[in-house]
Amino acid sequence: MYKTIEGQMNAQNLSIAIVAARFNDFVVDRLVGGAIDYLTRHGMDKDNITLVRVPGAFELPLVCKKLAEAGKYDGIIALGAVIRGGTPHFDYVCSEAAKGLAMISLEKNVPLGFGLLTCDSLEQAIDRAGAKSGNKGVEAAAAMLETIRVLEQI
Ligand code: INI
Repeated sequence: MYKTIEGQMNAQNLSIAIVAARFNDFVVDRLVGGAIDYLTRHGMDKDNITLVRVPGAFELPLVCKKLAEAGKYDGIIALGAVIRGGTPHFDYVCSEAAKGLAMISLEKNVPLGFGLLTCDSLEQAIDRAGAKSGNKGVEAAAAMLETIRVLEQI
């Protein structure tokens, strides 16, 4: 019989950090709320959650890296919202943030929930932050938790 490794969605006795961008904070705050709500409903003590604010999505990787190096957190969630404007800034911010976060997760061996919305419009961002299309903060928290529990078994 083959062996299956699966993560149990139990957040008890874990300490995590959430890094949230201030840019588009009216959207990002919904992601933060979703992530905290998910984790506490799965057994995490609120005292074991550290929330760090950064200016924008571009700053997420550096601060996540520093938190990963601190060695105090079982996982990290990066939250932000990049909304397409009339300039190429959007593409640079999105790709640098995504690349940086993926690199940190691999290099530092830390489960990193990727909760960066990259949207064409404000409406789309709101939809993905708890309105019509779920909440990306919840998804990022769930993905981080599952990955923490999977890694523990390998
Ligand atoms: N940062 C965001 O988090 N979202 C955006 O939509 C955004 N736009 O559109 O410019 C954005 N830019 C700021 C960037 O992340 C940095 O904070 C800034 O360039 C200073 O380094």
